[in-house]
Amino acid sequence: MKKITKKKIENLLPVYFIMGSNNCQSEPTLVLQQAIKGGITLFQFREKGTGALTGNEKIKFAEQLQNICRINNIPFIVNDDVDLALALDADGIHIGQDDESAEQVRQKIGNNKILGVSTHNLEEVKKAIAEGADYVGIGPIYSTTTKEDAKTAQGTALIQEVRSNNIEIPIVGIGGITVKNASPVIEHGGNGVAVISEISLAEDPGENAMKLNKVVKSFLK
Ligand code: TZP
Ligand code: MG
Repeated sequence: MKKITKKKIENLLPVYFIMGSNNCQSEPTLVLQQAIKGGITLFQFREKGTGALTGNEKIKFAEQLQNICRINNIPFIVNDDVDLALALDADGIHIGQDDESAEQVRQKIGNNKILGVSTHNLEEVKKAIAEGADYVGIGPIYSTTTKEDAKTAQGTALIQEVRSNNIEIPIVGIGGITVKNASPVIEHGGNGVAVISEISLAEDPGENAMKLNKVVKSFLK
């Protein structure tokens, strides 16, 4: 099976919503449903950090969210946990620099699942591409309190560096992105924005998803 096309990946990245149970103040299944109605284009299940579910509870919760995504044709990506991604037959997996190598993960998942890799410098971007990543996450763009061990914010510098090196890998910016500060990520070469709290903690998750969709699409070429 051939890898998923770059165009298809680009079309999934505009509003990439990431969430786990500890990112929500209200019922996570409702938050996800509202986010989908508002216009998210991709979802990542990221169950980690303080109070995160484990074992069977984590699996059951993942299945609930995956079902919501399935019904609504939103691809479901699993953060970190390759075994869970395979067990659920998720649409893809997202890994960081401290996880198994992209090369190993690509071997395990085959070509018809999406592989995303978090990167923080040009070398990591090049390595991720060489090892089979479909897209890279770049961040933190702005400072964030959502990720306990987040590095310092770097703005859009790396996105610009990647594009000025004529590297065409699909890019999603992450970290502290809101409706108000999303546009530079796209103006400087990103294909989308990945957000947690701007949607998960919003008074109206659907409204923020809609606003993000609108602003990102207005800046995409
Ligand atoms: N990786 C880099 S920053 C971040 C992750 C998972 C957290 C993003 O959360 P928020 O609430 O959108 O800043
Ligand atoms: Mg990770």
